[in-house]
Amino acid sequence: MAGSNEPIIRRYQGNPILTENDVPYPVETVHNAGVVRHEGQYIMLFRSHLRNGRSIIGLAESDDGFRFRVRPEPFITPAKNEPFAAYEEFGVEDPRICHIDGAYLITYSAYSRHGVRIALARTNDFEKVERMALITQADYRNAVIFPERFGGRYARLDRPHSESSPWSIWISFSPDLIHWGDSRVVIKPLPYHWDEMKIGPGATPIKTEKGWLNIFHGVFKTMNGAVYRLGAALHALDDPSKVLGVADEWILQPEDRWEVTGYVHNVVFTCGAVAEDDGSLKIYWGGADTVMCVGTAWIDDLIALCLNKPRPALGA
Ligand code: BMA
Repeated sequence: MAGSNEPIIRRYQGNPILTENDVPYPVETVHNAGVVRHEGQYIMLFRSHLRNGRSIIGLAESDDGFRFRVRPEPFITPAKNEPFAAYEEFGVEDPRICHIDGAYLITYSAYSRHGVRIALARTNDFEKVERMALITQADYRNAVIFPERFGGRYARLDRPHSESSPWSIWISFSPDLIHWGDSRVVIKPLPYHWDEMKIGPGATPIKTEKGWLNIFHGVFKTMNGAVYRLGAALHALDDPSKVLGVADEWILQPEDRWEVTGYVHNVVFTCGAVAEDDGSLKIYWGGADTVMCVGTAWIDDLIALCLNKPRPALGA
């Protein structure tokens, strides 16, 4: 457990761990990466803006989860074939990776003149990747698939846009990964709280003894623009639509220079975290939509924060 004066997430001294300078093809940023362990390696799928403002997804590998080497070619670029091409023409963003059924599922935001949708792709080895389906209509963002089934069904957290309610975290279920439904809202922003403007799922949920740990992002609007922070919630192991607790406090906020200023100021945004055998969690986040950073936390500390100091899941 962390001491009472220690931060819940300890930033890695070598941050930022990946920047545009590490990428062997022209990009403007490196951020919002999904990360998993695969055959003893850490695989990172990261988003980069191009000079035209549209995004592509690159791949980096590491032996220790801190020092990454970027592959010479991007991993996912906007599709050339239908039905995907029409919905990816403005770019592919914010990949999340889920290990299930012996394969890796990748969910990412597909942008086009028709809005933003979630696309699903699959890989076995991070060499070849195959697109499976577009799994939402417009306007959805931030879909993370649970790495287990519940009563035979797949489950995902996602974030539909809404004109009439602050943007919230929802859950949906699917028999086949393609058709999703049985949707309900599970966590809402809390008025006059650090996440009051909007929230969305972040890292692929992490299985713990006490529940599924959900590291999400929450946004607060200030006179100087929005501030993106990270929060934590715990969902029931047998039914992730049941929220056991949402931590009242944020677990990370922009503080380092490269989190406070960059392409978009005051942003820490996660798409991935990796649980280690010693009970720690490596949490990866984009700083100011410009660089990648990592920090570690004790999973037990995060659980305690969700259970001992909860705030209402569905708002006041
Ligand atoms: C969100 C998404 C993220 C981004 C964040 C801050 O709406 O676009 O990809 O990191 O804004 O700009």
